[in-house]
Amino acid sequence: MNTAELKQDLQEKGFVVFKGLLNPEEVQHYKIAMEALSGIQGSQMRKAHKLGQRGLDSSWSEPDGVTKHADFWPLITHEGVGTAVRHLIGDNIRFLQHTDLHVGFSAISWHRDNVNRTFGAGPDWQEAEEPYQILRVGIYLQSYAESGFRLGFIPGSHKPEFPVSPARKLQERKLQAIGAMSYLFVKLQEWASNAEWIATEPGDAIIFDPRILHSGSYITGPKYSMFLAFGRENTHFYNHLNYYRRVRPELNYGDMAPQLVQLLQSHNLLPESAPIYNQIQDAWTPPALMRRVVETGLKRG
Ligand SMILES: O=C(O)CCC(=O)C(=O)O
Ligand SMILES: [Fe+2]
Repeated sequence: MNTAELKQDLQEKGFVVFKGLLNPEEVQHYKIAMEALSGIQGSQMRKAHKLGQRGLDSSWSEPDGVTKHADFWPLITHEGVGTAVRHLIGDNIRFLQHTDLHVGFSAISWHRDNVNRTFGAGPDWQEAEEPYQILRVGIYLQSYAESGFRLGFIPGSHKPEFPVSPARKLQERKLQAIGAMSYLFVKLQEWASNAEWIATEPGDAIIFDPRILHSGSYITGPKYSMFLAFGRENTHFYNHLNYYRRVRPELNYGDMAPQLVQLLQSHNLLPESAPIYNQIQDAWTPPALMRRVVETGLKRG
């Protein structure tokens, strides 16, 4: 696909797939790094097939993980990643501190990754003054054959629509209900009839608008994923930054290491400004109960 087609897909559907963005050596390197960090080896990642169990027997995830561990910083400055992101939103990109590392973990439930998760409500959905130019980059290291993993998207669910149509409201409510019931029956997510499911192979990257509704699938074997974010600086970018750093304390985001700040600076990826605030209109926060579960490390939101 050329740049115009990629941009069109991002605009219309809300996501784009880049096959083989990491080469096999890089895939192997990051797999080993994640196994070391998590203490989980591929062979231990087995599925118990217990009703309602999300992820595998052994699963691990670390919000802010790419930022926290220097081993993963080369992903932030990775040429292929940078080129892909620049194709989509232009040259002037900055690193946005919203990252995750997952081993044996699949985010099984329809959700959004942005600040304002109710469709149409809040500043994320207002683009008259400033365009929303944030991208989430998900990089996968396992094959579909070994994991059964696919990432599902509801195409177009990232696109603001005013007024919100009754059909759209109904769809949002349906997916919310299916998402909530993932605790009862993990394969339920796959009933979302208009979803597009992407099976990933080692080194593939999926780049998407964080406002899109997406869900991981039920997995039956090793899964390794690394998530990063980039954007163009404007109010949406600063909201997103403050959201993960300050509005979601249970995710344990921290200040970036001075060496990382330097690295970002030398690659022209350091945001030029960083206004600090901890109130964002209509920001989604997990229900208190879920917050407690997240804090004890069983599930992240
Ligand atoms: O399971 C996955 O790979 C998707 C992860 C995801 O959606 C998230 O971490 O927000
Ligand atoms: Fe997500």
